[in-house]
Amino acid sequence: MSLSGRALENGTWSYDAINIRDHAHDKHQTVDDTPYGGGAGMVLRADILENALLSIPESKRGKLIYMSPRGRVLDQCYVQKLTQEDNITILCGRYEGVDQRFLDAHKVEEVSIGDYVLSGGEPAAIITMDACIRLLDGVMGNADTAGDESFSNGLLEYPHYTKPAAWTDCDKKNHDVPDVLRGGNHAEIKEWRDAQSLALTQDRRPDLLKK
Ligand code: 6GU
Repeated sequence: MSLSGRALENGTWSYDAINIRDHAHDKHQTVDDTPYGGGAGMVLRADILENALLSIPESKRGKLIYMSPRGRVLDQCYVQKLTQEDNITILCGRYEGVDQRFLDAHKVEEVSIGDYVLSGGEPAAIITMDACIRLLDGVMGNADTAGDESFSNGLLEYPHYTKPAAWTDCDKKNHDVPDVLRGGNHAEIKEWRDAQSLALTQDRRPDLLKK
C-alpha cells in the first residue's frame, strides 16, 4: 500500500468528500449558471458553494483553498506551510470557474500546481494532498529521506546507484557505478553528491539557483 494509504488507515490524516450537487436547491441539482457579461462556459454559483461550505462543521473547515490555474504555484515551501494547518478545505472547480463573490466572502486562497490547464481541480487537489501527507510525522519510514531530496535544499537531487556495480544494457554497453561511491570515503561522497546536485540544477533548472 502507498505511504498515504497506510497513513490514512492508521489515523495520521483523514478526509471527507463533499458533493457540491448535494447542496443545490432544485430537483435538477443545478450548481452552475452562465457568466454575467457573456462568454463561454459555466460558473459555479456562490450560494450553492456557500451551502456546501457551511455543511462542514466550523471546527473542521480550517484553511480554505481553491485549486485554480490562477493561483499561487505550489512549491515545497508552500507545501510545508500547508502541513502546519490542522484542517484544510479544498474546493475543486470544474467548468469555467467560481463566482468571485464566494472567493472574496470566504477569503479563499487560490492554488495552482503549474503552468498548464486541467479540466478540473480534483487531480490538483490529490497532488497537493500527497505532497503534504508525506511530510506528516511518521509517514515516511526513514526521517532522513525527506532532508536530502530534491527541492528541500533548493537543489535537484544527486543521482542514485545500486547493485549490480557493473551492468551491461541490452545494446551490450557497460555501465559502471561511479568509483567514488564504492570507495566508502564519506566526505568525498558528500562532495561528489553536492557537485552533482549543483551541476544538475544548473543544467535543468537554472531558475532554482536564482531563488
Ligand atoms: Cl489547481 N486547476 C486546474 N483546473 N488547472 C490547473 C491547476 C489547477 N493547476 C494547474 N492547472
